[in-house]
Amino acid sequence: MSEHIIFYDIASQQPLRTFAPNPWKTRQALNLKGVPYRTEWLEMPDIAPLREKLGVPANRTLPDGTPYHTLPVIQDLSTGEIIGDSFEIALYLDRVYPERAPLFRPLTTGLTAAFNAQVDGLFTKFAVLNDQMPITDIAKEVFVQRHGAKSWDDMKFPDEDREGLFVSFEAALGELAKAYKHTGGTTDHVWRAGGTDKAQAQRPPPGQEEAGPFLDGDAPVYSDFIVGAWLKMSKASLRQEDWQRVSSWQGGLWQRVLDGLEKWSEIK
Ligand SMILES: N[C@@H](CCC(=O)N[C@@H](CS)C(=O)NCC(=O)O)C(=O)O
Repeated sequence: MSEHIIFYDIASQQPLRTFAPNPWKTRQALNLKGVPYRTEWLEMPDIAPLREKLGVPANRTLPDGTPYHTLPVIQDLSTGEIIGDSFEIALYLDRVYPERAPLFRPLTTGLTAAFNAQVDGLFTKFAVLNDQMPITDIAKEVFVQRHGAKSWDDMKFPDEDREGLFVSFEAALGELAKAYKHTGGTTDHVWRAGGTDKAQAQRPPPGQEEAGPFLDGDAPVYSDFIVGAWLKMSKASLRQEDWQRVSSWQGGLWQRVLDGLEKWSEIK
């Protein structure tokens, strides 16, 4: 392969570190495939001009119906193809580079799309907790204008409401954790600290409790990268002590998932 892929991601504050979840899905997918690529970092106001220049239509809409442009985008210089949606990119990579490790196991596209929507919805619900997101001042201004707020600080989620949201976040991640824990079935007692004595007594024997780091088998697939992407976002964007908390939930599963995906997390 003589040419490479250009991968467009959202610039962060310095030092440069990536935090946006959808580009993270693509970065891990590109790393698994091992296709040569380089990253171009864009400020948020530069996303629309780039996509318009490349001829990629907007793929998201604001609540009032106004379309807006997002990343990731990839431009594959060896095929001339340009793709502007993370899920489409993953499908494209399996189609064009079938000889490399698969992102999708056979006939799992629909299931993975449903899982993608579920995981996006789960983490988006708690995104207001991410008040350390390393976005640039220019990006902050975009959000302030979009939400008609007075300032970035004005958009901050009230400290007194954070605790309640963390309780719901833990329960929501407990539901997601069941996908990693096949031997415990889908019963609540496996992941919930509380519950009746009878339910607690059903815990699996010690030694069989550890779940992860991958959803199925010994190698990651795209679904693993979907969860990994949001965990990366959480780690980069939560207060440090809050990330410590999240990474200890469900028996430390989320830190194990991130550790398991480390090999495909290089920023190039
Ligand atoms: N369905 C799109 C969603 C992409 C998306 O929402 N990207 C976010 C970053 S994670 C973005 O570029 N946001 C720009 C903005 O909010 O203006 C995909 O999966 O690629």
